Amino acid sequence: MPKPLQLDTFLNSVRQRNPHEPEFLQAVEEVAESLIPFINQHPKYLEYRVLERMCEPDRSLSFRVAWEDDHGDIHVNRGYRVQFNNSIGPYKGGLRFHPSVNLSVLKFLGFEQTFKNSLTDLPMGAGKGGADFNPKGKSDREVMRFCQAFMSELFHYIGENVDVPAGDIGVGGREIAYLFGQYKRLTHEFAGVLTGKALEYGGSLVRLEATGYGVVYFLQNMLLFNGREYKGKRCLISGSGNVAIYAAEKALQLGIRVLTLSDSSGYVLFRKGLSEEHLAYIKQIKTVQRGRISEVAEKFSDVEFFPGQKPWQVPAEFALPCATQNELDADDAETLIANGIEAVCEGANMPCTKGAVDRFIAARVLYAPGKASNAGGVAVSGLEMSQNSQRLSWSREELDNMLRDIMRKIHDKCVRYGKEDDWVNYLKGANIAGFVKVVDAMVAFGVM
Ligand code: NDP
Ligand code: 2IT
Repeated sequence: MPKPLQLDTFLNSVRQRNPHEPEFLQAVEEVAESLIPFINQHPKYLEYRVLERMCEPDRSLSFRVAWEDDHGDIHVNRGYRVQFNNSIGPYKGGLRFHPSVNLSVLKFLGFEQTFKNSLTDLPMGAGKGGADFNPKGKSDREVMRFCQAFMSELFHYIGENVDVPAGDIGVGGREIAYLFGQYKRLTHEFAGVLTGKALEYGGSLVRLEATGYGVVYFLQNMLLFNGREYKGKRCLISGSGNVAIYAAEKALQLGIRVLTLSDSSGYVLFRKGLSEEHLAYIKQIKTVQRGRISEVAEKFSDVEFFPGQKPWQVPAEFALPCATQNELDADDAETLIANGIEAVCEGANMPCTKGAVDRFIAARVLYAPGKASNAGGVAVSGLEMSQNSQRLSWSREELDNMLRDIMRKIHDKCVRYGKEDDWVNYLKGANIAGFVKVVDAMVAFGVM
């Protein structure tokens, strides 16, 4: 029987094997802190070295993507797919197009996805991919040519029972359509190989809204369980993409006062709270015109733009970071705590640094890690896969009810595994609950 795991020794070995991968190491560290005491109490998990195996992706693929811009100039980007773990279902997870994409970022995202997908209780393994391509400022035709070139290599490695990608930062409905069209052309097959599709070719209702709505459903469950109110309370949201917009929409519907949204240029403050009119305009500028959040402040006199700043210094009861990794650090956490923050639900993946998370937990702020609170998106992707296999489609109401139900069950699992004497550690709960299902399957398969 192997000796009990020691956190430092374990992390040092992961560090040595993965030098120059700070995001991946950060994600592993956060999980290992909760899991190692649990593993040491379960000899079977120790014997089968499940944590060591989970920290090594099944495979990481990288490939050249060459494409031609509108002027006939040729560009070369690097494409990736990290197939992390398929113990409980086909690899499943988004594609990110952003200049910051590299192997470390995709490995952290794939690792987190393993726990997240397990928490949904749907049969989905975990993967993540993308490219260091920047869609900003590109024409539709340039994006189309890039997507076609990207899929011309990726299609070898994916399939409806093998690996099912979806969207993430920089990959929305437009990109999924180009990718799906190219897959269909190359394989002569109309298959549910991507999720986040439009309704005309096999998409699911509610997928567009699912991540943002799910974050707010999780917040609702967390507040209800802990005997707190949400109506009329103030909420900070960062980002103004898919997740942020629909988190804001659901918060507004529930009577929560949304004070901010942001993008990489700065944040906007809604002095009287976000209104339906503001939101309709934001959807228009962000999703149709692909503009900047500052344009909302140009249009409405009760909205102010703060260039180059993040929203975390604005006093509020709730914070939903919905932009990107490490966008909220320890200093931001201290400011939020000093201003009376009650709950933080991550819409983005790993938006809070380790220092920020430690501070929230020490201050007993209700903190939900993204692998639990943003799982609504991939959950509805899982439902899209089911609809595609059965060649049927569920109604908006049915899907929204399934999403609510899944978010409530994820919350309850976090409580079950995270309950301590007088409070719930949602981080520990999510890590252990997500872990158990995957490693039980890995143990059953034997050594591989
Ligand atoms: P979008 O591309 O739709 O929007 C991303 C938003 O985040 C934009 O407002 C963007 O601003 C901002 N942003 C991106 N990178 C940075 C950066 N480096 N610094 C500051 N702001 C930044 O992406 P999504 O809304 O889909 O994704 C947001 C987060 O949610 C990501 O962490 C993603 O992994 C996670 N997520 C997404 C899911 C989904 O279903 N889409 C599911 C679960 C999690 P700008 O336009 O200026 O770049
Ligand atoms: O991070 C995520 O969960 C996503 N980007 C969604 C993945 C998916 O397969 O729907």
